[in-house]
Amino acid sequence: MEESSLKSGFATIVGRPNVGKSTLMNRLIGQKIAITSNKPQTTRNRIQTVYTDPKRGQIVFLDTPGIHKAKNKLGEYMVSVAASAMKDVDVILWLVEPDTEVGAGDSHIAEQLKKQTAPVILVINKTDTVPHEKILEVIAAFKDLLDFAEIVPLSAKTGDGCDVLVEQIFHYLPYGPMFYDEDTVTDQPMRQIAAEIVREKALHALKDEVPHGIAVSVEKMKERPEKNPMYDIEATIICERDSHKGIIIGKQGAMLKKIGSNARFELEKMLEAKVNLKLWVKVKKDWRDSDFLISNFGYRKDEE
Ligand SMILES: Nc1nc2c(ncn2[C@@H]2O[C@H](COP(=O)(O)OP(=O)(O)OP(=O)(O)O)[C@@H](O)[C@H]2O)c(=O)[nH]1
Ligand SMILES: [Mg+2]
Repeated sequence: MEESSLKSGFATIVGRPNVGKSTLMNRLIGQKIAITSNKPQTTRNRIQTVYTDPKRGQIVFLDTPGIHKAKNKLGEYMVSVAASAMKDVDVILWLVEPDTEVGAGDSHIAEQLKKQTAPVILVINKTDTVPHEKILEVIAAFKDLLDFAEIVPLSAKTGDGCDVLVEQIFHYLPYGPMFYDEDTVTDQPMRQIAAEIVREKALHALKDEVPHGIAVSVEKMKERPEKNPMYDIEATIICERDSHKGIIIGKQGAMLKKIGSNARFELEKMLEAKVNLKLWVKVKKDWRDSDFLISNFGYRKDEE
């Protein structure tokens, strides 16, 4: 294929928390890079991944934290990450759930999108959860909020409609060579992905307010110089209260063991090696309102 017929550009995925942004990005690139959960505010940083089609070109996806009413400094940081990821991109994908009424959260996002210069594709996700006829009602509810470039219903879970979205995204990308090597998948360092996997397993295992106050830092990640690949990983789960620490550790350490073995299973798959995972739990009171601790746990403005 002629170099000059390739298209390459940036596509940012935005939307309320929990609408399936990270699930969609993972689905589109065909690999799990961003963690996902049924708890809102799972994603905290901008996560960049690359979709390469040697014939068509390259889409650089930016997954962002859900846009919500921030209740602490971490929340403010997350919302600002989403806002800045909408600037200077080629196309914005606004993901919504298949609701027939537009809520306050989505109206607020529509206002922000009006200020952007990039074309906006409305993506109605989770179509697998509603009868087919309902999709038309959802489209009717959203279609006049903005001058959408396209409206694409799909299911990130089943993959239904995802090809159409890729097609539409390429339509709005400029002609130009690929930005990254064909085998580049993400800008996330391995250590960061490892920390996120531990956080995901904690999100899945814990209930109520505990998961929201968790951060994970990986202190050590080292490959042993042995014939069979093996990693030693040490990580700390940071929580906000002593009572949370008790819950995370669980009766006779059962909860921490569960988080650890689920994380180890996935780390071993990712690294294609045995993993010796050691987990600790530490309390940092109200860390989500401390600029110092927020940036210390990897949520930094300079990473935007
Ligand atoms: N049924 C169904 N569930 C979905 C679909 N896409 C995502 N989900 C589920 O929705 C929940 C939220 O998914 P995420 O991908 O973590 O959502 P997000 O928008 O990235 O959320 P934040 O990072 O918190 O903003 C998870 O339980 C997913 O499994 C879909 O197409 N159909
Ligand atoms: Mg997410």
